Amino acid sequence: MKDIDRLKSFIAAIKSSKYQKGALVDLRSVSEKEIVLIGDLHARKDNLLKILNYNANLKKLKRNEIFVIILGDAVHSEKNLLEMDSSVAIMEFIMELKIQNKDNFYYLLGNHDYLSDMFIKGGIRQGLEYRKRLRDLFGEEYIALYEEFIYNSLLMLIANSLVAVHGGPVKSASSLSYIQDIKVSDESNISVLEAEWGRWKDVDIFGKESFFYYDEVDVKNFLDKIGMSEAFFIAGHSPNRDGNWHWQLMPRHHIIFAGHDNAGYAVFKDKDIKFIQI
Ligand SMILES: [Mn+2]
Repeated sequence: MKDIDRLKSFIAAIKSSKYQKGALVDLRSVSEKEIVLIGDLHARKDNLLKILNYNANLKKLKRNEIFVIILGDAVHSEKNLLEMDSSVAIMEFIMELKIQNKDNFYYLLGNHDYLSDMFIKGGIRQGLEYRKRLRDLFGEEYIALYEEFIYNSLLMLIANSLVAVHGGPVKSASSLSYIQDIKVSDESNISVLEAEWGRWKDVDIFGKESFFYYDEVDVKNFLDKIGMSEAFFIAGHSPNRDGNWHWQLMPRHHIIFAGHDNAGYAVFKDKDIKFIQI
């Protein structure tokens, strides 16, 4: 498929997804099915393939037997901050997965997913580097369509006893319908910042984002406000640099990460969650 046609089909698939309601994907009506949750991949297409090939996940996805949800930040290599072709490759693969499995595959946005100057790592604005690479490869029309993908994207997943988001609790949210109506494309919206940049209080990121820190009380209050008090709360975004890929921060709050050599994913089924190393 031509790159621009793939992106157009991707957007069409997002817009016609059965379980997407605004910024929310709501699987409460189909929670008997297994839900595979994948944390930040950071351009590790090899890890995504490993997860999909593990336990026949890809076959099950294609047969509509499971849901697969990526919790954002599939792009931007952590090994080489300027190298963008691995980001292009993994997003093209994600687009194919969505096009072929539109009702069972969902991509939530992370803070890396915008083509903007907001994210800076090691002095490099990776969003702008990625935008430049996409423009060089595919032209200006592709950039406009990519922005349309972001405009139509998701912030949060809910299922029976499960809430998942890229960063942290949406402290500013008053209800699920509030979250449904959040403008995901507005990076500086407070709710978007909380969802995508929220960071567990104990994670040291050598930076100055402390206004996005959250703690046990924030998680509890958030789940209470959206009527999901008993839910597991799963996020990515805040890996401790200790060589692990999964951290349990509260009895029901976990962080997962799939962007390192040591990687894994979570499987939610029957109101229980398992963590599987690949
Ligand atoms: Mn992130």
